[in-house]
Amino acid sequence: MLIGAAALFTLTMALLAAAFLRRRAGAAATMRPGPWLVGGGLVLPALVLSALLAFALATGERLLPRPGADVVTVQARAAQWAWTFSQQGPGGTIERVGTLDIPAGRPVDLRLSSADVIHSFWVPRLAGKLDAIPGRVNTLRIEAAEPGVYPGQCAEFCGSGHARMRVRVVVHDAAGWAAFLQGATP
Ligand SMILES: [Cu+2]
Repeated sequence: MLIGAAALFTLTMALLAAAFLRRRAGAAATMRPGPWLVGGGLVLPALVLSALLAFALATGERLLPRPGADVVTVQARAAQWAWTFSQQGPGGTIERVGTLDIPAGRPVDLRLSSADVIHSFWVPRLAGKLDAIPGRVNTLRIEAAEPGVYPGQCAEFCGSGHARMRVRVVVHDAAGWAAFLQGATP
């Protein structure tokens, strides 16, 4: 979108500069405005907005927490002042405090809940914020393309320990994920 907007901005500014230069040179107005109005005012925006709409619909569909065979589900419980993540491994429930382990390239549904006040799960490189509210469960769909460590921070003021309520998302490659599920935590 930035590249597209920059290109359109450059085109508009070039046309504006051309209009001023022609006027200064005293050239006769030989350009017919009709095609420019139809092309730049109707056809071009229709094409750009249609492409953006299609892209946004496809992206939005992928972000919806729809059930699927390869979806990983993690319970994320917030409490003053830490996140506890638990998920099912072959040997039972795996639970970690402050660190969320997920596989790369697979959709993950985080089931956010809170034991006390409102917290907010926020890992900027993976998704927008979503609140964890006492008495209900909010589902956040995330997906990380690349293995690595992604830091995050509770984004809703939740008491004196709020600033220290950090979270770390460890995204594993296939081998690391298999090791994690077996209970070996790096
Ligand atoms: Cu918090």
